[in-house]
Amino acid sequence: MRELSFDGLVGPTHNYGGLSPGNVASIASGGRPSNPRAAALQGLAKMRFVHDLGAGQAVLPPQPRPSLTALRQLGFAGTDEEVIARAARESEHLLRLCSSASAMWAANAATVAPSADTGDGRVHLTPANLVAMFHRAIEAGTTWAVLRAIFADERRFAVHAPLPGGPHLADEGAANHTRLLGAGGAVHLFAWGRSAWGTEPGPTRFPARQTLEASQAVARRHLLAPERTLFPRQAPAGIDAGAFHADVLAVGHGRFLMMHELAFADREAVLARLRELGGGALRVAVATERELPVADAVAAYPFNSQLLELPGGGLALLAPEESRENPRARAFLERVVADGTVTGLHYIDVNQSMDNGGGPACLRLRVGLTDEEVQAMKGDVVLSPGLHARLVAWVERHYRDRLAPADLADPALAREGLAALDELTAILRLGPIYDFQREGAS
Ligand code: SUG
Repeated sequence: MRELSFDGLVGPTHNYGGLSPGNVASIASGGRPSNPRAAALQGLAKMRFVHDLGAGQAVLPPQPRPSLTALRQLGFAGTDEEVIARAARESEHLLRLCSSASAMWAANAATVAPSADTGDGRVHLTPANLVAMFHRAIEAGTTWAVLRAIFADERRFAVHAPLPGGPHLADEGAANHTRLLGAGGAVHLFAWGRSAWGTEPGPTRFPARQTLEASQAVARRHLLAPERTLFPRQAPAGIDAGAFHADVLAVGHGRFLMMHELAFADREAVLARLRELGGGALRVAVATERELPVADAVAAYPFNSQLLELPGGGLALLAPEESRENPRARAFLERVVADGTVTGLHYIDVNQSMDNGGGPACLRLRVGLTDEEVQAMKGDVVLSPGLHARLVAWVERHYRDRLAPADLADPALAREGLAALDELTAILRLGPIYDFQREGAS
């Protein structure tokens, strides 16, 4: 099995809407102009870098935004132009919610279990329902359609529906999930922020998004071995410091786990259980508050690095540029490298995404696949130098280099986006995955 990182291609409406309470960067950036072209090119440069390291890389398409489907469901009627004009006039906030390019953060697209870990030997994928926030909840239907298009072969892949149940079963996808290797097989960590019907006190400042009940349902659907499935709780103090997803303060791969001490509530118990399951092979790097204050970890995102297994057997760490610039984050990462488990440290600039609270690891969904499963995937989504060049040219043809919040009311932006996405489905050979392609209307 090898891992493909599926990155979400940044959409043409990437902007700073200030939409995510509890996500410090999103709120701080709200109202600033963005650069969608630079954002998409930064994402593609990261994909190319991962590909050139020899780690597997693939791409997920953006979603149509503004979502005319969602705006129509909310009662704005008429032609596309009329729908946008009415929304801009009557509820500028709804238009902003329906215009977010948030599907770029593919770590929230779904949770995945490789075939080696599941009871029926298929790869299981559950698209996240993302019900905690409106602008993200409207991603789920299209994400489901995209995953069904790529992983269409039902003998090898089980693409489940997003979880039902609204806020009780709020699911944020792989951003709260970590797969490690234990002595007897894979160990799955499903982190959660609140329990739907539990009574423990939660964070007081910021919302907890993922519920324990959603995590348990995903683990059940994916037919994982219960004895190697753990449900650690995110520390409420970590959420209150800005760790709205577990991957803001922890990242793991194989036999290595790197985390801040405020990542999980019952850290010692979680680590003790992991050590038992790991049979002595697990390496853990914990940053204490003294070594790396959580405010620095949230500002610089060292734990939102990608851990990439290289063909030669090494483990590379792909960290955001901001954690090179933050002395304490950088010192922590250098300590981790000096400890020997990580064999290479690289910094990458994804600052357009970082300013909305999305680091390198937020931008990718890890999918472990055998060679046969890679062969069975549909579409042309695995990155090659040729596909990379086609996507760069596509971005340069279609994307604006400046988007201020007021520009979301411009009907030309929606038209440009639909034309770009229509062309993209041909480049990626995905067929008609979008509503506007299936209904013949947008
Ligand atoms: O859900 N930001 C995203 C960031 C998601 C990061 N993903 C992971 N940690 N895996 C969120 O809060 C901000 C959009 C805006 O404000 O315009 C936003 O949705």
